[in-house]
Amino acid sequence: MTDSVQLDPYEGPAGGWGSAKSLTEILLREQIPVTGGLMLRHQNKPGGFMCVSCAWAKPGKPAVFEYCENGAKATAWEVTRKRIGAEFFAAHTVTELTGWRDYDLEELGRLTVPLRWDAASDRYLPVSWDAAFAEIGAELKALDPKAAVFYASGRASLETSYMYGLLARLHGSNNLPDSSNMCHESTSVALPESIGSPVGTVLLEAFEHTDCILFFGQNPGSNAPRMLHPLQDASRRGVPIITFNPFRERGLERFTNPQAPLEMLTKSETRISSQYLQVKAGGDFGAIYGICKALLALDDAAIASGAERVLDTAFIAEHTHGFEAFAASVRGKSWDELERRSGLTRKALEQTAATYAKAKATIGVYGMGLTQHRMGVETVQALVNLLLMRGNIGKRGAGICPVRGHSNVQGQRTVGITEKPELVPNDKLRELYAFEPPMEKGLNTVEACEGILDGSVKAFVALGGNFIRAVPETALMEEAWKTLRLTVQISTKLNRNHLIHGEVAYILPCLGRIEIDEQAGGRQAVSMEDSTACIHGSKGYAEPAGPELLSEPRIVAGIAKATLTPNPRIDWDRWGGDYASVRDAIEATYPDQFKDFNARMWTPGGFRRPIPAADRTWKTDTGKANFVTPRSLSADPDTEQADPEVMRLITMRSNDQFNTTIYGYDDRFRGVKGTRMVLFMNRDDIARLGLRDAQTVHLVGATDDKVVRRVEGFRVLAYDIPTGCVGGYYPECNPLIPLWHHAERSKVPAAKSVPVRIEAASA
Ligand SMILES: Nc1nc2c(c(=O)[nH]1)N[C@H]1C(S)=C(S)[C@@H](COP(=O)(O)OP(=O)(O)OC[C@H]3O[C@@H](n4cnc5c(=O)[nH]c(N)nc54)[C@H](O)[C@@H]3O)O[C@H]1N2
Ligand SMILES: Nc1nc2c(c(=O)[nH]1)N[C@H]1C(S)=C(S)[C@@H](COP(=O)(O)OP(=O)(O)OC[C@H]3O[C@@H](n4cnc5c(=O)[nH]c(N)nc54)[C@H](O)[C@@H]3O)O[C@H]1N2
Ligand SMILES: [Mo]
Repeated sequence: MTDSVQLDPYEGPAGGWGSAKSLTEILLREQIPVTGGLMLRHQNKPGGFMCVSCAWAKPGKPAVFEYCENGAKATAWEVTRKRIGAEFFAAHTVTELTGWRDYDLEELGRLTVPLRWDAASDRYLPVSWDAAFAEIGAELKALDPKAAVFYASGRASLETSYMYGLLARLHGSNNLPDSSNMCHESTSVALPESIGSPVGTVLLEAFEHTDCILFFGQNPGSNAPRMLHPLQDASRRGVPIITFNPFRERGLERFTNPQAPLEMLTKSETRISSQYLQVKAGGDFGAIYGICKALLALDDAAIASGAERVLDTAFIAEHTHGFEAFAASVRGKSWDELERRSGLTRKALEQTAATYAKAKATIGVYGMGLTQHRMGVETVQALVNLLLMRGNIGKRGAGICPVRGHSNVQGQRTVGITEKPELVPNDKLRELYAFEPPMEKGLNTVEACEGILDGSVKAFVALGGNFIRAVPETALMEEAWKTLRLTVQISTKLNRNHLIHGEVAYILPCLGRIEIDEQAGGRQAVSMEDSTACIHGSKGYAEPAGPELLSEPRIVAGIAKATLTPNPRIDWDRWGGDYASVRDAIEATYPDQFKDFNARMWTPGGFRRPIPAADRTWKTDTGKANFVTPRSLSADPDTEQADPEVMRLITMRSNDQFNTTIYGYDDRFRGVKGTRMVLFMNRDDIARLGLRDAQTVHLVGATDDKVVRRVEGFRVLAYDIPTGCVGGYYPECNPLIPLWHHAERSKVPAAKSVPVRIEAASA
């Protein structure tokens, strides 16, 4: 640990001067003139480019600067002046580079030439695009289609994603895992059963009309900072914002808008949360049940006194199914159990229920704190139940609001990136392209990992991402990865997954979304879908990082042409040269969702796909919104061990990273500087386990499956979190997560409740 490591409580608000300073530092480091706000001016604007960071909604009437600190960092990271080309790879063996830190690899700058790993010299050597496509095609053709996996990280555009999904299906499988499988898949499984739509029901304007916001397990200050603007406005209107989070996240406490000069000069802050409940990791399930129980009691009291009912009985009768069974299950739970599971007091939950009971329109917001648990699906459904009790779906100012991660992760699913054939319009594909789409379920992320471990998966094509770093069970996965026959990484920057590679390995460098994309059909634009199902066009403004880069659609087209038998109905070159023609194909495949796609993609604020649940049309098995009653309230059976030394590890993001991309070693809002190897712990646990603040410790997995899981060298940091829980950063902690430790129904790795033990390092 170096001397520069500091652990100081951060006293400021989210946003504010700290944000401006942090951004300036990164612009300087990436050699982008600080006055070059020029690029950022186009960010998230109609006619501009859509941020490559998070998926938060983009308003129709944007601010002058519609970007945040982290969105600007993501832009700077992509338009950096730094480059790596053939000379760099000639100078370093791959084995040597595997010793480099994630930060140092990406700091090298943008990849500029296609590369093929050369076994004799253990180096990546430049290769022509034609030769790359030819060999990749030959390798894929030689394989049983089921042995090939086509992974997508949620950033690629709707156009690229559509082409990529078709490539996999024409090749013969539904092996299309995506980053959503590690993220909001719990949402994609939970919501269709509950309300018949797989995505959230709110639009941005709901925040202008809401009376109450229930906010579960999402950290907007770091991960969706533009969301602090509607939250700030709501708070100023006196809207209660009730937060459930084991950590006291600064962005959920107070905020200074770095783009409001008066606020900056006067250092004025807005309080964000009105009530802050530090729920135990995985305790939301119990907490939500507690609020439901208190709500039923308030309703009973209203009936007894003749006051207005607390439940929306008309809505429940007309629009829902299963209420009685759910209510009986809630009444059957004791307060003792609910307090124990949530780590919260009955009084606090009754207070939440009282606030909720008064609100005419409530939004339920959530992120990874709900989805990344063994019972992630059931927990999301419990939140929907709570909203349904007062008719809070399909009403102005109300709804369910999953905050999606990657900027187009929701859209990729919309246009066919999924391993589930039932989500694909196969009849349309048959009709349009005259082929028989594969009807067997493909592999999701966890299943792809299992297939790599057992040798049944032989080729892995990655459209973005740093898969090996993002998935659980890092140690076993890295070893197994080397046995793959073919690995193809379509990427912008060097990362660890390029260095852990297969026998035949390619790195294919692509244009980023912010760059000018000239093709045969002229300057191209792409499109993406935000967290609120609004679809936006996006046009690049920056000079491409190098003359040899190809766009993602061109790369997908290149692989497709080299791999597939020609299909007279698909002209891959035309698609790669004119993305409007891909949008026409998307519209033909999904006519209800993408009507007049090309004409509407520049609508300010985006155009919304129809979301039936938002209009109270329930596409469920019962034709109604379903109250789903769970089997038990145990959110994470593995962490509910009798042994008091087994802790629940929460793995999460710092303010200085985008997933596995590490921008820096500070986590300003949590007071951490110069390191990512900290272990956040409650003071009482530190004392109970005989440890000291700032002591060095190791973490070891606490499951009895005989696999040794271990990460060394954390520094203990006393922190205000519930006892029994500890916190650390992802991806450093990923070797501690068993592959099987995932949400039971969605297979999202349960990264927020990993059973671990703490070992003191010997002095
Ligand atoms: N700058 C930046 N932006 C990003 C990303 C990034 O890495 N950096 N990643 C993008 C992606 S892909 C995604 S999916 C999103 C992720 O955004 P988030 O959903 O915010 O993800 P995390 O940072 O993993 O953690 C979320 C929060 O959950 C809390 N938490 C942990 N366990 C629990 C629990 O059991 N219950 C409750 N109630 N809370 C809990 C943590 O304290 C933390 O505040 O952000 C996207 N945006
Ligand atoms: N323990 C733990 N593990 C987690 C999580 C957690 O909370 N805890 N979160 C999970 C979640 S929610 C997610 S989404 C995953 C994500 O995890 P990752 O796969 O790491 O996410 P990315 O940000 O997609 O990957 C970064 C890489 O994408 C490439 N890239 C960047 N821009 C582009 C582009 O425009 N095109 C292309 N082709 N490539 C590009 C760059 O080469 C970069 O190195 O991690 C998951 N893993
Ligand atoms: Mo994500």
